[in-house]
Amino acid sequence: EHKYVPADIEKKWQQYWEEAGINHTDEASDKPYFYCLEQFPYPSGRLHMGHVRVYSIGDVIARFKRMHGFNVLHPMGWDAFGMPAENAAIKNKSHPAPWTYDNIAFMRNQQKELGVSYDWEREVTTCKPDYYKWTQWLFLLFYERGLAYKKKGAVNWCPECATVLANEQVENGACWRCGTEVVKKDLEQWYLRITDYAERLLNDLDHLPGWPERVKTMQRNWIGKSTGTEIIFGIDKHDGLLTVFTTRPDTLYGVTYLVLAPEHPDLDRITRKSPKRDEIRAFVEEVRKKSEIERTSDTAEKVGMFTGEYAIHPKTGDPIPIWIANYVLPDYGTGAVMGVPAHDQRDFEFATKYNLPIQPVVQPEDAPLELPLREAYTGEGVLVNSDRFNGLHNLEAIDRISANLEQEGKGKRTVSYRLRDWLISRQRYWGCPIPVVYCDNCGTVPVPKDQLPVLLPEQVQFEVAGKSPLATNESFVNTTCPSCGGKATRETDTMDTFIDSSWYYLRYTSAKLETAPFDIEAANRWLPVDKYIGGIEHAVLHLLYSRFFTKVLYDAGLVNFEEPFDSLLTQGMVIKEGAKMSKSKGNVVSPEDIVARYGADTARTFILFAAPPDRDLEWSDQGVEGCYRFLGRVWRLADAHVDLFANRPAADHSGSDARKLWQQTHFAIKKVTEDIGERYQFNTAISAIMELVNAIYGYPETADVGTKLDAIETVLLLLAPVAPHVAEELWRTIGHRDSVHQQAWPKYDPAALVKDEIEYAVQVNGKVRDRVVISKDASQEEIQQLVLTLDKVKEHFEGKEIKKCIVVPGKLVNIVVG
Ligand code: ANZ
Ligand code: ZN
Repeated sequence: EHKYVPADIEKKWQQYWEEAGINHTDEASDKPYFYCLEQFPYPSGRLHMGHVRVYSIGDVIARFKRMHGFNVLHPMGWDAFGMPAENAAIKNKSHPAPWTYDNIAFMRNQQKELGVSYDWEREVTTCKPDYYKWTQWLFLLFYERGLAYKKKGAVNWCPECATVLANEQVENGACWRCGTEVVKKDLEQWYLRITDYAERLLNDLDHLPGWPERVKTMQRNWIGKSTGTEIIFGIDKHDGLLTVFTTRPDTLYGVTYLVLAPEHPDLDRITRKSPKRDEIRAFVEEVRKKSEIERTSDTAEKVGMFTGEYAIHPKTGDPIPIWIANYVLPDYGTGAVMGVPAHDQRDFEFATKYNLPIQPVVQPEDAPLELPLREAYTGEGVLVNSDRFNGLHNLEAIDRISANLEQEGKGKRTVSYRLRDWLISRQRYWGCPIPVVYCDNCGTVPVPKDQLPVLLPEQVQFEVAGKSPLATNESFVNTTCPSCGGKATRETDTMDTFIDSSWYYLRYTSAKLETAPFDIEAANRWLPVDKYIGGIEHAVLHLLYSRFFTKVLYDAGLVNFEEPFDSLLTQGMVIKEGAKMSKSKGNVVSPEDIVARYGADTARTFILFAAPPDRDLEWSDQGVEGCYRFLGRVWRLADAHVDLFANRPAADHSGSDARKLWQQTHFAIKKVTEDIGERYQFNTAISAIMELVNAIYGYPETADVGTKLDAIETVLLLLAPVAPHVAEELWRTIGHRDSVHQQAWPKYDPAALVKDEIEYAVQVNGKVRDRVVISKDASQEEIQQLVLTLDKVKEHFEGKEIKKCIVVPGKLVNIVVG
């Protein structure tokens, strides 16, 4: 007997697929191209269920597309630089490289055991010199284009990770990796000028219909475009000017004070002669220690201090006191705000606390404001107390006042973005060295491209206070200047690992190329990625950075597309007992165990069946058992019919049972095709296959055998992307010699989907009393006669007069009784 023992078949077919090159991508094929990509993992040790979920989703799509005649690119690789390797090395007094490569070997093997159809010849590993050489090359491209620069400033520092972080890596004031509260530190660091691309990154989101709305909204908010006006104030008794950014120039006549961020560059100059100078300095130091969150949350106490100096109102010439306050941020707008307490709630609270005047200038049209105000009035209205602008609607006044200021050279309309440049320096070892040297004569000198890669030195000391690990290797640090040949030192910071992952999807198209980061033609052929599958946690990190990289490459003429990912699927979490699987919660189910016990096909089927891909998936041991039993049912079905397949009769579905199974088969084909190919709802696709299997089991012995065999064969084809090993084994069992994965996807016959019968709801006086299935060819009279014989209907009209019997074709019958 041929029993279903997953271990007996899975290895066998994995080996066969590899040897037969079934997953191999043919670069010169004339089939249409399809690029199916799952976010590559960090080699943390072993796969978790979240990985299994992403790979199962990607593999269903890849296999489905191959069966549809596409030339599919489905690669895998390793986001292999990063801190866990370094921390493990510190802990074990070893080196990050062996830890990383051991993990890769283990996880690659796990992926193979899941039967995921990757083209392993295109594997990329970001920590290998043949990859990071090109990461450095791209850094230099950015540098040449004025998009990489070094600047000193207050940066986010994670004390736990002992490195700086990009703004995107600070979540609610804490480090994205370890959750430690982030502090500010003054350092000179490298940045990428992503703000130059803010407008395009924002606008092009409108042309990504294949992205979830949620992700696009997160990116829009992150970019944070705000249209407003810069207004210039003079400073009393001082040279120079102060510029504020406001979205409400209509409230200009309601300004009663100005507030600067404590970090404002002009503060020192303005207060040079102030008797309060020491006090101001102490205040500034105090505020600077606080995180951005603490400073700006609605509930945070607004604290400020009067500088003793005055600005001059650009329209009225009135003196306006200049304050500093914690709620004004240094790096938004101009770092200076005009205070309008009557119409801005933050300003209102501030003015109330410090007894500053509150002057209303926008009056609601229906009811005048009650004075004194109890809160800021932020609605629309008509201007008052605003000189020649009185009586204008405030929305119109925004334009008129801005235009007037522009005319007088006292302001201009501008746009502000929340997005900041991307800080990419990291004071860590296990990353890509920044290819720059510093020379006493020449200053900052990029390493010439033909001298790449700048190899990561093997010997360094970790955890030397105040030093990047690379700075502890003198033979690395001390070098000669590529420009003048004199003495020079190397940059000792490494790059943010998000740079490595900002271009890996390009490298897959020509993973072994030795002369360029990627082959331009190959990249243009394959990209944009047709389906990208990954986690929502990267919505404003990896996904924003990759879009930025692609746009820069486009501008450099290296690719002919401006967006890397056409369509994005963000998978939900795998949870157990209502919580994300995690070691600390002790609710982890390990993929190894599930694969060992039930096989890869069951693991895949369950994870695809248990929930739609974008929803959280609740782990269920019974659910896994159920999927295992289902595959067993399919197995026995095929196995029991081997002899019949050997002498396969042609199908004849003229009999009623055969006709019904034929219809069910084609209905399943249609449903599975659309659920996988259009809706990406693998769970309902699998239930359609299950229903078909049930129908086959219920098919009478006496009915047409050919129709039954067709149905069984169809099950195997439909199941192939989901449970590739079982489908392959059974496909051979029923007599085929070639791989199920190289078959054409079945097509449904529209004739089979025409309904023969229609269900009618039967109402008595508008209330549904019964339902009945009637041939679609039945006449009105036949329908009327039939419904009057139904018991559940009869009891509602017996003894009464039937006034009317209305038939709504295809839908319902209503019997009106009196
Ligand atoms: C005067 C005013 C009157 C304002 C009013 C609002 C309402 P968004 O929409 O987020 O761009 N602002 C400007 N720069 C700031 C900074 N560096 N830190 C804190 N607040 C800042 O917000 C723009 C508004 O936020 C600006 O418009 C400014 O306050 C404030 F009835 O100016 B407004
Ligand atoms: Zn030099």
